[in-house]
Amino acid sequence: SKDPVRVLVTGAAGQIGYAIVPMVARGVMLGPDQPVILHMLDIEPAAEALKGVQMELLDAAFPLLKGVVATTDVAEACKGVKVAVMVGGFPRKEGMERKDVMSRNVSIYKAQASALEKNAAQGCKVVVVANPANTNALILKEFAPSIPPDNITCLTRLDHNRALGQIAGRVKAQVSDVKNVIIWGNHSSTQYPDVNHATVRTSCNGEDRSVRELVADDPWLNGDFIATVQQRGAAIIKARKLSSALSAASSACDHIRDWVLGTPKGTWVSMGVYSDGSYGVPAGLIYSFPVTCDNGKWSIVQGLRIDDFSREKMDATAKELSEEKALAYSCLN
Ligand code: NAX
Repeated sequence: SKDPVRVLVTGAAGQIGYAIVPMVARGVMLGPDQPVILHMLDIEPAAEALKGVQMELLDAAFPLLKGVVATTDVAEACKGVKVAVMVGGFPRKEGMERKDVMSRNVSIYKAQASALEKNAAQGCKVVVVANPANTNALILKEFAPSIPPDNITCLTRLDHNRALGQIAGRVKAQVSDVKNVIIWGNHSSTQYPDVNHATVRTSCNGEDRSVRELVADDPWLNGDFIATVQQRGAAIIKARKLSSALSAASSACDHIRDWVLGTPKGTWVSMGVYSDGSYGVPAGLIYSFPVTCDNGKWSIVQGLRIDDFSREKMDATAKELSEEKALAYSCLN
């Protein structure tokens, strides 16, 4: 049988942490035949709650779970991990300045970057979930220079999955029959959910048909659809009085699973990755692109046609990310 893989979840005593650890322990992230050892990190005020989660993991008797490390020590948490899911961060609170929130997260991600660099296993794959996710990932990359930039990503798969769900609902298809939507840019309300290349497998003959052709309602696709996906996080908070957790956890599992095990042929997914300048996106930002994965490596899908409408939206979200980057850097001094 396979050797266990060590998976780090930071912020593990929080909402998303509570939803994701059982998924990891059940093989949802790395496959049903891959044993895991869970490393859970949180901060001192949450230490007691973290112990409780550890007790529940024991009580659930997961066959694939070969060990649990629950700690408030960052170095111990990072020791030997092959996958790091960075959920811990400083949330924006009512009345706080953007700069203050950024500054708190910059110091967290700077410290955790060094801990990962010193302690993680070779080839560790990192996904940052905590907001501002793209910029936290960029800071992590900057302060972990020995980790290849390609190994540091942020989560936009939740936005991608939300877009699949909205299209499926609109055309009355199964969500599993919709593919190749794209989330461009920032995991924020400036993200651009793009359906210009998306398709739906039709039930009559199993053929893929374009979403534009099937929906045939450009005002909806260019208006309400985009706004709904962009504002979905706020809609969940309004309904639940808490932010998205199970969907975020599930999407983070999708992100890592597809990265490690590969995307299905003919299908791409959205990941926040280090920009190489593709599609005229400034190099050096962590920006969400369409990617395919093979052999543990992602590559940006090339050659897609970008119309003027898309161009404008892709540039707007890039501009926001450049501003976030500048703000983050100003917090370093
Ligand atoms: P919670 O507040 O429930 O949990 C966060 C946990 O992180 C807490 O237990 C806290 O003690 C811990 N923490 C704080 N600082 C830490 C540090 N320095 N090291 C380790 N742990 C630390 O938030 P939750 O709802 O779980 O959301 C977590 C993060 O995900 C937030 O930043 C949130 O904005 C972000 N989200 C990102 C999404 C995405 O798609 N990228 C979607 C969902 C979510 O909103």
